[in-house]
Amino acid sequence: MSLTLALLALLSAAPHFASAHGGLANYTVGDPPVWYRGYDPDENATEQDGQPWMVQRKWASIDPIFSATDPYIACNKPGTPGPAYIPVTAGQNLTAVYWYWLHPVGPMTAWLAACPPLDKGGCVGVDVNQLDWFKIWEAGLIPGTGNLAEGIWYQKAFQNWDGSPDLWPATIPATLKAGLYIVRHEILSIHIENKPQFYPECAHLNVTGPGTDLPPSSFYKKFPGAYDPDDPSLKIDIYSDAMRKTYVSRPSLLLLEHS
Ligand SMILES: *[C@@H]1O[C@H](CO)[C@@H](O)[C@H](O)[C@H]1NC(C)=O
Ligand SMILES: *[C@@H]1O[C@H](CO)[C@@H](O)[C@H](O)[C@H]1NC(C)=O
Ligand SMILES: *[C@@H]1O[C@H](CO)[C@@H](O)[C@H](O)[C@H]1NC(C)=O
Ligand SMILES: *[C@@H]1O[C@H](CO)[C@@H](O)[C@H](O)[C@H]1NC(C)=O
Ligand SMILES: [Cu+2]
Repeated sequence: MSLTLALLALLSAAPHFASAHGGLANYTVGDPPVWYRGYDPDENATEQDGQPWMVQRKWASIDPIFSATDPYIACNKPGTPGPAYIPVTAGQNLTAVYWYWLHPVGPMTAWLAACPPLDKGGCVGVDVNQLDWFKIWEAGLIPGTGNLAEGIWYQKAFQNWDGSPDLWPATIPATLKAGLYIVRHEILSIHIENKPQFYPECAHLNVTGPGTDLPPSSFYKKFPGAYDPDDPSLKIDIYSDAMRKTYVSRPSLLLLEHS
């Protein structure tokens, strides 16, 4: 752990840390990276809505979603699709780019859901609340860094404070069946007691490769549906004395693994 990270962790241990929000601005694939532009809530909507290059589902505001059962928890609000797909080969990393991320605590997860083929509407035609989502990546408190309040979460560790973007790479499973998918990145911030903040963003992917794998149906979750609002890892005060010692983890879904 670098000294800078240690200092930031100390600073951010204060209970009611800054309330600025944010979201996933861009995606990159490959090395050297090919960049894909996302939706920008601060820019003119008319110049983004339905544009032929738009790979990301629209998120109109940087504000979080506060309810685990919010109808927009799948792909943010309004979640309107664009027509484009990010091409990615199974086994490659897809990197989510945040230009700044301020919140320090809570888990981060990445999910996929298969869409019908293009001639059946692709990802544009789907109802994201009906999709079968499976988790491909997760990270929480980094083991060995301390307790819930003072330890370092991946959500803190992936932040850069030198002006360069915060990069969150996740591997598209190498044996995943080729086809069209929606990728869903979620940052869950739990720095305010009993008031979880969900920050989901979705994009459309065109996955190529020789794979044929999809996880068994026991891996699938709906959004909303995946989370119980009464889950002790959502209704949580991490700065309480009890929580400094223990943490009831949100039920974890296994990562997709190939045979
Ligand atoms: C990143 O996305 C933003 C919109 O969210 C866009 O303005 C910017 O041009 C993108 N950057 C690159 C390098 O694609
Ligand atoms: C947004 O862009 C449209 C199309 O370019 C333009 O007509 C409109 O004036 C812009 N709105 C703002 C608030 O800049
Ligand atoms: C790909 O992503 C994984 C998982 O997040 C990470 O450990 C690995 O370093 C990344 N590889 C590259 C080349 O970025
Ligand atoms: C997906 O990629 C394949 C291979 O490059 C291409 O033939 C197909 O047109 C792409 N589909 C979409 C919807 O982009
Ligand atoms: Cu915020």
